[in-house]
Amino acid sequence: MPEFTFRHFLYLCSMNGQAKVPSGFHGIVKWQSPSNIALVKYWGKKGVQLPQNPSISFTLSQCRTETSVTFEAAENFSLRFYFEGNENQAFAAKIEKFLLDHVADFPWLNQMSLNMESNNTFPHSSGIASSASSMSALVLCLLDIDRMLKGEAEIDLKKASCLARIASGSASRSVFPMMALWGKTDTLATSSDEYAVSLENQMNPIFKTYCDSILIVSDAAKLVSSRAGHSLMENNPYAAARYAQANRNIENLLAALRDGDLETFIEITESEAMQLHALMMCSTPSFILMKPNTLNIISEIRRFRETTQIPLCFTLDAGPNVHLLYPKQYADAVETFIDENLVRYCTDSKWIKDCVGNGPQKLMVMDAG
Ligand code: 2P0
Repeated sequence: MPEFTFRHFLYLCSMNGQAKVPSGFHGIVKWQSPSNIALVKYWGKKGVQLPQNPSISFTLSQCRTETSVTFEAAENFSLRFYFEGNENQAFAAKIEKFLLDHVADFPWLNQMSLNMESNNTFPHSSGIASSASSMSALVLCLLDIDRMLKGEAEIDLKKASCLARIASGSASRSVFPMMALWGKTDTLATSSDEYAVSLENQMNPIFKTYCDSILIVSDAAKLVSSRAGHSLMENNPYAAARYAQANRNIENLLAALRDGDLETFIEITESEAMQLHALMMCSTPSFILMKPNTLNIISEIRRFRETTQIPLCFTLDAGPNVHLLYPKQYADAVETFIDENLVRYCTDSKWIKDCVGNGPQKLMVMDAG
């Protein structure tokens, strides 16, 4: 534990029930946080950003957001937000709403001027959703400021996951390395609807070597947002059957992850991707996010697996791009397959090489208060 200083005492002293930020308190925090790809999908929510069923994801490595927050004690709250060098007022307004809804978690907010800068490591218009990486990076920065004011040594990752969830459901899972599970399941006693938990110690070592090659079928903006897609589950006639199936898939996938059972892993992962898109197709109104080349790639992957016996499988996010999942020992064979057979289905031959990663990383903290 760090030394408990006079500054921490001042902060914790109550002024009309509110913590007082010492004048002159300023500094900068910087975190990078990765995106994640769900294997069992979160699709349908209830209450305040709570999932209708548990989900499991791989934490990625290369697709990350880097966010820095410069902070300074001030009379009032103020916020500026820059994305890739340009001020973005629409995004600043969204973040401001999220923050002002959580003044109880960040009681210093109304005495702080914040300047945020955010950059993605993945290319512009790559069709990769960034809410998981951006929201988890932002929450980690804010909790670091909070930690400094309280004189605490470490950020509480459970709290980080919980706040990231409220900002964007899938962001709750990006806080942990390797794999995470979000949502209550009887199969895992520590699980919760409120936050994700790490699955790192539940994984057979083969899964820690997994690669995710992301084939960019289209980088155009989606016609239906994930937020809208989630809400269409409320009247989906198959919703109850879907949530029951997702729970069974969680139980069986957890067993496969522990046992290194690649056959079950492939069966569940591909079935989950197909179910997600089937749910979209039978929503009212119906919508389709896959493209013809999504299906061409899926057919080629199944043919390749049958011919080579290499345990390559696919999953899909809420979009047309295809994630190829496989153990690293097959990387040469799969990359040759991509170059020779699959890039023809990608927009501008684009694909991203990613793999399972170590979770968020603190890049800088300077507290000059
Ligand atoms: C997932 N997706 O489990 C699922 C599968 C997309 C397909 O979570 O409204 O951006 O911010 O909670 O997390 C995408 O939805 O939605 C998503 P919000 P989010 O990764």
